[in-house]
Amino acid sequence: MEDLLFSFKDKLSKENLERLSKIKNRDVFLFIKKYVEILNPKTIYVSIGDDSDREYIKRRAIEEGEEEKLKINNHTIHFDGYYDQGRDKKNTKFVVSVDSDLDPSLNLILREEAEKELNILMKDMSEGREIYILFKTLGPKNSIFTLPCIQITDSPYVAHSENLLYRDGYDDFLKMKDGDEFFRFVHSEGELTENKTSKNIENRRVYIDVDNNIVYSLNTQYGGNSIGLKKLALRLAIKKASREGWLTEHMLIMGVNGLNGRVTYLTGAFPSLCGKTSTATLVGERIVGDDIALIKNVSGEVRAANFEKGMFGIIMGINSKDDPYIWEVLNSPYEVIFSNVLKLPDGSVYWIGKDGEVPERGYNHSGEWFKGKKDKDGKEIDPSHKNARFTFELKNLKNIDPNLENPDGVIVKGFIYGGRDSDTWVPVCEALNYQHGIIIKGASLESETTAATLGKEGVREFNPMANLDFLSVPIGRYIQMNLDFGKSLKKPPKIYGVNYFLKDKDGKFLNDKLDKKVWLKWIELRCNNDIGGIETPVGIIPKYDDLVKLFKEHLNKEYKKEDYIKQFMIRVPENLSKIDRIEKIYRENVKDTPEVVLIELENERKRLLSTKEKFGDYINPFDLY
Ligand code: SPV
Ligand code: MN
Repeated sequence: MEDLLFSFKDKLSKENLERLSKIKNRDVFLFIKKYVEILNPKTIYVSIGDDSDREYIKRRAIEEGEEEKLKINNHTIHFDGYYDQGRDKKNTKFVVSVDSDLDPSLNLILREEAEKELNILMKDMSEGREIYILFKTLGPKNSIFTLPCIQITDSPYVAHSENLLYRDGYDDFLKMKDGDEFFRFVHSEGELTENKTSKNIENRRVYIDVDNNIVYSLNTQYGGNSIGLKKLALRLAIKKASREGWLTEHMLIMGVNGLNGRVTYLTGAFPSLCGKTSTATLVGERIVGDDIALIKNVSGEVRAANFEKGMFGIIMGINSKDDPYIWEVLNSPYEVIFSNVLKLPDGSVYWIGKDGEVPERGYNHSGEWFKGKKDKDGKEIDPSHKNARFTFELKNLKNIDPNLENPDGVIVKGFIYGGRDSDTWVPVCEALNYQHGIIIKGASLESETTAATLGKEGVREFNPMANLDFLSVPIGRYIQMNLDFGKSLKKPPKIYGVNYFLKDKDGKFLNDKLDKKVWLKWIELRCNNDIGGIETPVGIIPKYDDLVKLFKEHLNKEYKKEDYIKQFMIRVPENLSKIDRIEKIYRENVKDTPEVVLIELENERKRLLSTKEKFGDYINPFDLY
């Protein structure tokens, strides 16, 4: 490999050269050589993930001004630019060849055009700076889930985040042979402002080339755009899964505690900012993962493992009462990176919804901040961004499940799909069967937009399996993959639709934030055939008496009949409109819709119409007993 190293040997210290020289895979060298030559950094740091190099990267993030120390030991804060606070859907594109089968509704760019643009943008982009080369894996180590990855980045903040979020994989790369597959990520934050945020936001690019397992991310720092192994890797993994017959989902993995020490594992797909993290960290239950799940059929059973080992979670609304486990980590000297929250003069931080009063002033993603401050569009600036985040390792959470690193993953009994839906779905509902669930709960998922992506909030959007933003295969094929997966199992998981955001006519939420505990306990019992339910045209819903017991037992709350009726009333017109909207999308916008999608939608419509004939537009659940 000496020949390949030759051109950039002088950028490596003796130790870094040694680290790199131990790797025997030629593709790794070719990849590194190519991007070192294009980015032209001053020095190259080769990270193997040991304690000293984790310390080094943390120190570099502070020296470079991308992070600052906070009052609590091991806590730092990082800011992204004011206009770099979410995933940039507009400039995130799949790199394709002319004959690509991806849906034209996805954001695509022809390879030739992308390469031309990237060559210009990336030339000398890291000049005068250090780049970090990180060897990592997704999924537990030494397992059927393990996916080796290399990240090149010139941002020590990104490197630091990846050290918290992903497992070290240098040893996997030492074992690798020529031709072994690995994912590649190249990131440059580009020129920085004096606040150390990406300056050339107009040239922000995230280009994903699934055919070559490589993603480029430029002129951005926000984690969802820059941390390669997160949402960028998700796209590569979905494609790989489609080739190999397994699933990569935008899903949490959790264990719900049942009777006599039973633990029932569930996975759940929710769009960003729709309760995924708070579900995964529910008090008294167990977390395996909060964002992305690798799901495989192992001897006829569904097994899932967490892509990651850390959490890049939304901090808005985290408080000591509702989120005690996260709260504890955020207030202990575990390693935490806060991003885009308000920094106070004493080195503490504040975010929207934190315990205590809103401070009068501080420093945030907009610079010096004071109550009532407006941006240049006249919009009042919140003390922290709604999509502000924390990054830490899952192992520090009190409710971490012991199976996080289990190479066999966990056996999953239920899949949950949930969106932000103010007026259609009931709070919890079990699908009639696997196919009904995949199509009517998963593939029909809609959600009102949130601050997690740039753009307008509150607009209802189609988001199949909460995974639309990340689909690197045609939508129809992706649905078919999910359907086929179920058919390949001895016993497919049960499927649930949940909705934490149902409102009454006055726009008031019909449920408390913690009610989800009861829905999960009901799901746990259903998955083990320990509780009944009522069949409705949209699926099986809980019986009132069962919920009374569950609310009393788990939340010490009296559950009123009138609340049950309001929450579990079947809203026929809204459900019918939803079917119309979804059918239209699958008929008109999706090229390869499997026929059964249209059949399931039609069956659901028929069931709704015939029940409506008997009971009217708004069906009291007691009528269906
Ligand atoms: C999400 O938005 O779904 C996240 C954060 O988990 S991001 O990395 O931006 O995707
Ligand atoms: Mn996510």
